[in-house]
Amino acid sequence: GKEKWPRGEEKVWKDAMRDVDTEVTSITKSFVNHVQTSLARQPYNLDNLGAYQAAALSVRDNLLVNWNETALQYTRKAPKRAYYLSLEFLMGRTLDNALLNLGLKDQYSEGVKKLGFSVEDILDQERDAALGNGGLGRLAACYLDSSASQELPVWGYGLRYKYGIFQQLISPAGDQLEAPDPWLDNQNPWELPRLDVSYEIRFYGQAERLGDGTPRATWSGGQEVLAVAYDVMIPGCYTKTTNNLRLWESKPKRGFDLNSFNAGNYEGAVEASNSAAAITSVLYPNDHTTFGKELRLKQQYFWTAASLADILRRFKNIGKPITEFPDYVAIQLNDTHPTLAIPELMRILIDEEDQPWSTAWQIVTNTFFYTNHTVLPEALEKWPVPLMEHLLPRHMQIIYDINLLFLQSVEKKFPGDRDRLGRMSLIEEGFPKQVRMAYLACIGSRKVNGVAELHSDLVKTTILKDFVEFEGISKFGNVTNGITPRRWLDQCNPELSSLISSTLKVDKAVWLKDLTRLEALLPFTEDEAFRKEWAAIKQRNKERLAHHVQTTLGFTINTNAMFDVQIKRLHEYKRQTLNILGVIHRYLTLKNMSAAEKKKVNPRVVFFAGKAAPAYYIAKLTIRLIVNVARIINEDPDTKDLLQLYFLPDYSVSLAEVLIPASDISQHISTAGTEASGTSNMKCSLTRMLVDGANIEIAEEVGESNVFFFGHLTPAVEDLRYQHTYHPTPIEEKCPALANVLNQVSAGLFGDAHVYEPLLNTIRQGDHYLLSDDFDSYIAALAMVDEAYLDQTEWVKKSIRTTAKMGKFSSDRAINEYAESYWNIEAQKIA
Ligand code: F55
Repeated sequence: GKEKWPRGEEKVWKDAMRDVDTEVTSITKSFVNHVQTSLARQPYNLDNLGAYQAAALSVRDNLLVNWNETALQYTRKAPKRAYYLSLEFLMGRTLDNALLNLGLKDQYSEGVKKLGFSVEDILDQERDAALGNGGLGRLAACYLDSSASQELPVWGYGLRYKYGIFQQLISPAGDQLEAPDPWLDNQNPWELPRLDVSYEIRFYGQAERLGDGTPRATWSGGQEVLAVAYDVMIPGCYTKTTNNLRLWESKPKRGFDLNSFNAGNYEGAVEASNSAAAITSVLYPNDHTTFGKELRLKQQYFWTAASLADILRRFKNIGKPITEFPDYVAIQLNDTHPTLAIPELMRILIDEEDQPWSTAWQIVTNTFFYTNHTVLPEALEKWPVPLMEHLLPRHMQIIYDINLLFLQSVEKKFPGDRDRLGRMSLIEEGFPKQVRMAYLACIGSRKVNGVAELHSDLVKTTILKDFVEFEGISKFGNVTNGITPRRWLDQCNPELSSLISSTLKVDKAVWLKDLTRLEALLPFTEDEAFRKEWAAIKQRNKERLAHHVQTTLGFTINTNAMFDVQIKRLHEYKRQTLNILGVIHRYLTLKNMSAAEKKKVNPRVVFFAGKAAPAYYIAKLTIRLIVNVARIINEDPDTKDLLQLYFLPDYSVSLAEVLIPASDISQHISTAGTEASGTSNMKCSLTRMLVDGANIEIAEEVGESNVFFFGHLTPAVEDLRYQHTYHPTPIEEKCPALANVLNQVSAGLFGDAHVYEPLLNTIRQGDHYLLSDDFDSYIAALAMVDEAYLDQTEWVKKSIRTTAKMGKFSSDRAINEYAESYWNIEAQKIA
């Protein structure tokens, strides 16, 4: 039918357009004003996308005032500041978060309603800012939210990728296909282009030592590229503090090469310009592997050099001597990706500021802090020396100099220990030689930390053991990860949030910023009415997810079932394979049950979501297996009422916000000692509980009875792997249940008889991630989950207890630990 225009109340539109003072609020006025001016549109054909843009621009005006005020006061007071250097910021959507942090959500909802729009529809128009792969990138986003909410002077620095993480499609055969993510196509109201803030970044060329008795050198020639700033406002929760995330875009220094242009060589004329723009064109979609690609190294240098130049310029405005740099600046390196900042700051201090080597090294090692996110050996970043020499000749010289002095000091402490020198050298021997970035980050930093207690202990006892022996234990610490309760509770689960506020009789402005207040929920586990409401909210969240799946994928989900989720990047160490093989086991068990036995079974819906790195063959094969198992079991009349399985494509922050509040149980089943921390475990536990291999700290907080543990612990892993290699036992003998499942897949029960052999063989041969060691106890743990779920009263109690004890895992706690124990920065009240 014909729609009525304008939507909503005509008088409200007209009054807002005429700017007359009626009951029309300032919000409606600013919304309508943006429709007419910024968007140059008419109220008569405004669609949801236009309404989203108008709302975003209007909210942005509010943020801008606070953002300018915050920047001004930081400049005036010149407190010590911290900078979070991360190649990834997995921000998700902004509008809802901004409305909630400003405390304006209700007013906006009402305002747009009068104009004929629903706030949900408007929020749903926004595209995710998906400039990250997974946990590491999302952690950076949570830390920005917490820094602003805790009023800490922290800025983020990253890259403005034109294309974020790829869009995941699933082919009819069940294969992952990758499509580009053109997130900027609809305009991005949240970024402020700063064409006036730019730096020239050099690549290639020649480095020549002056040889005048100083360590100085010149670096000239090569390619010069422009870094241009785009600023993103980061509002704190119920505070004026609005920090900044500065993202760099690469541009050619000149539009094109005039000489080639005049000579009629038009293609040649734009070539350099294209190669400059390529640097920030796309996010590398690999997690846990490094490829040694020149463009990736270019990204790393481009970003660290621009960020350091910007930080240095800001420091110089204070007018203090360069030796006081570490008193005003702390720089956190998010993994080894920004490690080039260490030789880059050395280069600036020596070649441009004319500082002696030891002064420069003193400044550097008091400025940087390094966070490690993995101990998997294949994930540790290394760069070929020939590539470094070619792209960054001066930095390679500096790295050799750092290495020489470093190894001399090691030799002094451990005379004659040549093995040790080889192990600790920044340069790994081989063809080609490679620079070990984790070692450079370690020796160039004030402190090094892992991201959970267990992981930090592993860092100290495995990959950086020699460095602990050399530098002393006090340099090595732990900051257990956290998540922001604003997005992961208040925003994605608003009903639970208001139940908590009304039950505790505490405004969410208080408990959202001091999550340990949730402990006061504990006595309410005995309150039946509260438990009922708690369960009812979960049920509505499950229906919200079911509705989402129905409208986007066309599947009808049984909302009376237990919702079981595993949502994270696909990786062998995370063992999605264990989960899918467990699902097959459950299916086979159900097929053999009598009707009477089936009556006692609680229905279960298993959800998977997550992306695989495009070149990760085994991970992609796992997706294909999940999709094809789903196809068979969802159609099987014998079982479909008791077991459903879904792979939800294109996992994102926004999808997580729908999935997590709907989950009854979540699976974190990595081989012991391989998952550094995990953060989806924390997100799921804010509402429910988990099965787990290594989430010891969560269990410590919430109580072991609220978590289902299974399988071998970290110390056993090396012995088990040794057994697999030197004394392999046939899987039929060791774990008949698993052998049966593997054989059924091999035989083609889910189609594609031969296709899955490479995946199944990772278990039959070597079994590096120990599925055959843990399968039986995994199945037993799942049975315990089923058993526990039958007692709904006790189950809901466990759920409440879990939420109540999650205070530790707020990213506010984590960011305060960084601020106090590492950066030495203080909160700034923005008046
Ligand atoms: C991205 C790029 C490269 Cl080159 C390497 C790794 C990654 C990446 O995404 N890593 C990642 O997400 N690591 C995760 O970090 C989380 C935050 O600390 C941890 O919780 C999680 O255990 C870890 O795997």
